[in-house]
This record gives sequence, C-alpha cells and structure tokens, in this order.
Amino acid sequence: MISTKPLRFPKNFTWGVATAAPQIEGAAFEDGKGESVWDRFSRIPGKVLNGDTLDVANDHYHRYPQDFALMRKLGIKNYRLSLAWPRIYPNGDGEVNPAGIKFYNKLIDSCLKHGITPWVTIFHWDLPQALEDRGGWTSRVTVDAFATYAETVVKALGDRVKNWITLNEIRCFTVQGYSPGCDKAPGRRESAQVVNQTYHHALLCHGHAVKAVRTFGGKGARVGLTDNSAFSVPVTETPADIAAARAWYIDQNAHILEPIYTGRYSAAYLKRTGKDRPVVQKGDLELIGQPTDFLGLNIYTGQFIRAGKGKVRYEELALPADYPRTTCWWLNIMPQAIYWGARFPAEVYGAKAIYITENGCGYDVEPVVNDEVQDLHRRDYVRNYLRELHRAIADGVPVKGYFLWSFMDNFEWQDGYTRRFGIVHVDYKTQKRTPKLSAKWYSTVMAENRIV
Ligand code: PNW
Repeated sequence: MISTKPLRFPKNFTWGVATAAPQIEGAAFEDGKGESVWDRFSRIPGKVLNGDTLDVANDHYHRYPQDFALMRKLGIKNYRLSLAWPRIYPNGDGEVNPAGIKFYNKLIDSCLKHGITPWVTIFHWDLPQALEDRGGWTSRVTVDAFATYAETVVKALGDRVKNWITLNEIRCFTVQGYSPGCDKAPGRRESAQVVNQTYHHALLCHGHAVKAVRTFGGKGARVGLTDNSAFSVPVTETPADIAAARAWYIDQNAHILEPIYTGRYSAAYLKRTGKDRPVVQKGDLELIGQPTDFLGLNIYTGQFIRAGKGKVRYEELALPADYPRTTCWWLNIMPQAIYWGARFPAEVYGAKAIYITENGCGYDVEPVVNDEVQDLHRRDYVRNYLRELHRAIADGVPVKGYFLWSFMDNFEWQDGYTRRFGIVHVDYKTQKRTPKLSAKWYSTVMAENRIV
C-alpha cells in the first residue's frame, strides 16, 4: 500500500529556485559589460552545441520584473542568483562600471519588492576575459582582482542582501577549464601542478569573499561556499560499505573541503599530489579556513561505492548500460546521493548548516502542449530526491534549505540551449515563459512544506 504519511519539512525550511547570471541574463555586451571567458569560449567552433552563445539567453536583463512576477505567482520565496563580474568590472579590475552596479541595484530591489529573498552567488564561472588574458585562474592577479570585486559588491548590495555564496563549484571553472580533455571555458590544457594551483587560487577568492561579507556585510549577513563535491553512495547501507563510501568521499574532496574546514591541506592530499601540490604563501590557509555560516551543495548524482577486498579500502562501481539516467550524459539518477551527500560533510567536517543550493535534471524534448509541459519525469526526479533529503533531516543531518535548479530553462554551458533544466519552459524565439507541470507541483510543495 502507498504510504500517505505527510513527509513534512522542518518549520522555517528554506525553499527556493536557482539560476546564474551568464545562463539567463543575455545583454552580453550591453551597458558596458566586458567579455567573459564563456562569451569567448562559446564563439570557438565546436565548443558549445549548435554554436549557441550567451548573447541573448533568456533576456532576463530586460525581463527581470516579469520573471519576478512569475516567481511570485508560483509562490517562490527564495531565489539564488549570481552577479556577472564582467558587468561590474569589464576589465576584471580597475574602473568599476556604474551601469553594472545600477543594474544589480534595480534587480535586487525588484526581487525584494516581489517578496522574494535573494541568495547571491558572487562568482558563477563568468571570469572577465581580460583577466584570463593575464593568466586567469593560474595567476594571483585574479585573486587580487576578485578581492576588490567581492568588496565592491558586498558594499553595494549588503544593505539588502543577507545571504552570500562566495563561489559556485570550484572544480567546474578550475579543473574542468584548465585540464587536458576538459570541456569548459577557457578550455586550456595545463599540467597537474598548474591545475592544482587554479583551485588554490579559487579557495583564496572564497576566503576574500568571506572576509568582505564579515567586514562590509552588515547585520545578519551570512556566507558560505557552494561546492559540487564528489558524492558517494554506499551500495548497501551496511557499516562496511558506508565506511568505504565515507573514505572515498574524504579522498575525493580533500583539495577543497579540507582547507575550508580545517585550514590546511591534509597529509594524505599532500602525499598524493607530491611535487604537483599547490604553492601556498604565508597567510593563505588562514584566509581559506575562516569559519563560514553554511555549506552549499549542488547535488545531482553520485558514485556507487562498496568496501574493497584486503587492503583496498573501497571499490568504485561502474554503472551498467541500462542504469537510469537523464539526457545529460553525466546525470545518472541517484536520489540517495542527496542523503549521503548531505550526511557526510556533517559527519566528517561538522558542517552545521547545509543548503542544497542546486538539484534538478535536464532533458531535451519537452514540448509545450495546451500551454503546459507535462514533465512528469522531472516531477518524479525531484520528488524522489526530496524523499531522501527528508530522510537525512529525520536522521539528524542539519539541512536547512533546498533550491531547485533551475527556475527556467537556460544556457546549459557546453550543451547550449538544447538541454532544459527549468521548471519554467522558455521558448527562445519569443521568450515566452510557460510553467511546466513540475513548477505547479513544486508550488504546492513549498506552500505546504511537505512532499506532495
Ligand atoms: C551545475 N557534473 O553544474 C552548475 O552550477 C549550473 O550552472 C548548471 O547549469 C547545472 O549544474 C546543471 O548542469 C554542474 O558533471 C555541471 O557532475 C556538471 C556536473 C555537476 C554540476
């Protein structure tokens, strides 16, 4: 028999949706905005599906009032968005672009006017190309520029913005942008040492952003990182497989979570990287290891792990060809990933408040029929992940909120506009927004604070 027990979430649980500036704003060269690495990268033939660019995207730059009105209509109370660094500093550093500040002032005011609390990500992958030309994430020039940028935006918006996310998914703009075989901007091919240096620099930026929020954020300001850790799932929920999954999780995320939570690179990490380890300057680790208020996690999928044999601590299982997946090649459907993904950082690093800053799924074929998209696949995906999130909370994991990726279909990086992640459909010819079935379902979940 199907259980009808209401799966309620804790009082004051934060429900929201997420987007990022480069994926929705468009107006890529308007009002003095500088070029970003993704503006450049998307123009290299073969890098983005169908040669799609970020030039127009969802035209959110001009349509944000209507978009906020739609959010309000759907009962959305929390909105995670990002700021475009090249809009504020077209050259990465130097002169600030007043039109960029003005735009985000208007955007935040409009968001608040619609009764929606903004959760602002300071950096979501759109590095100013001018900084890339001076070394990008391989150089400390970028770290210094970021420190100024973070201070500028916290000073400008901190009277109204109280929830700050420093950086989104460090490995996606460092490892996946600078390693051989990588598929993200700027698409460089660097040595292991240089790649390790890029995420050390990103960690420093995180530290600078924390410092900026502490110094200029005003009363009630909170700050944390959003990480896409590598998430493990024990094949069986037995002590041996759980211990194996935990060991794998620690190894895989050592380069980011260890310095953030302990203020050092672990001995195991230093041994593993050897001569390729990042060069660390005096004061770096203190900056990186400053206490934060929460940990943001983008959880989509995971890696099945079981206990190894003999001295081998764990074994990674390859997925069978028929394992359920979305149209996104990397997105295997694995609801338990959200349970273990939230639980391990609480257990291992003592994370006190965890927000799922992204979870969702992408598909290519989602036709609008009679003014609706019947995306039962997405509704079921989210529902199944929420059940596992509910289980984590019931087991004492301090999960405080959940943001669905994404509010609307948008520029899905190297997959362009083909892959749709929204709960609101976007017709890119007309810019018409159509809430999908999943949006209406999610409205009820948020309103009733339970899985329906
Ligand atoms: C996230 N993976 O990226 C990003 O934060 C979003 O901007 C993006 O649109 C969304 O997820 C959907 O892709 C990820 O390979 C990209 O595991 C790749 C992975 C995870 C997250």
